[in-house]
Amino acid sequence: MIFGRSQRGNAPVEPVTLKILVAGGFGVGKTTLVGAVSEIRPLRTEELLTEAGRPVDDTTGVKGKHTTTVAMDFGRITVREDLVLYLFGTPGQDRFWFLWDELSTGALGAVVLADTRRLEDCFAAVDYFERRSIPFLVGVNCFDGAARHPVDAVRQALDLDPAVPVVLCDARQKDSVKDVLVHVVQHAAQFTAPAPRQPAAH
Ligand SMILES: Nc1nc2c(ncn2[C@@H]2O[C@H](COP(=O)(O)OP(=O)(O)O)[C@@H](O)[C@H]2O)c(=O)[nH]1
Ligand SMILES: [Mg+2]
Repeated sequence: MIFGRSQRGNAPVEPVTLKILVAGGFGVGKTTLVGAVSEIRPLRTEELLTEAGRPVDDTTGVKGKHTTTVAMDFGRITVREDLVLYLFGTPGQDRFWFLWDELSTGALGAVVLADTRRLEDCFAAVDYFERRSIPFLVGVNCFDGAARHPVDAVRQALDLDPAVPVVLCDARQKDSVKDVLVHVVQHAAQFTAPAPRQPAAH
């Protein structure tokens, strides 16, 4: 074995595959984000918003949204020849919380997508990943017409740990989403779970 010698061209590279979760409130752009970067036709489980779901699925400020993801979005992106990410969009509604634990098993990290017009919608997702010590960052989806909150204002409003990255993005743009995902991988690589708060032994 010669250290530093590239294997490229000799043997096919077996890519590392990592699982990333995409979470956030209803209508924040999770399905759009997964669809923007996925190399495979994103697997979606959407159902038309029904009359029955209307009181529960708050579409205020989510113009033109007629479908809702009932299970999850699934996609794949090759970041480098040796790094493949599998994306799992979590269901945005509170009534599907039971699916999150299943989805989060083995996840490297997560993107919490935020809409600055409805920042409070991502509180639950932030809380979920903090409690389980799953590395995450906040992606601020810059919808047209939305006030551009400075990154620091979003950080403060969400009461984020200083180590949690906040990045601006456009969920419709492949390069923007790819950039967010690379940030998640980098953040997860440096992540050390905050020490559990325990009383001193003496
Ligand atoms: N203008 C704008 N619209 C967006 C953006 N991201 C998502 N949308 C739209 O917002 C709506 C909700 O997005 P969707 O991905 O279904 O949200 P989800 O419920 O989080 O999966 C859709 O009609 C999208 O086309 C964005 O960055 N800018
Ligand atoms: Mg969706």
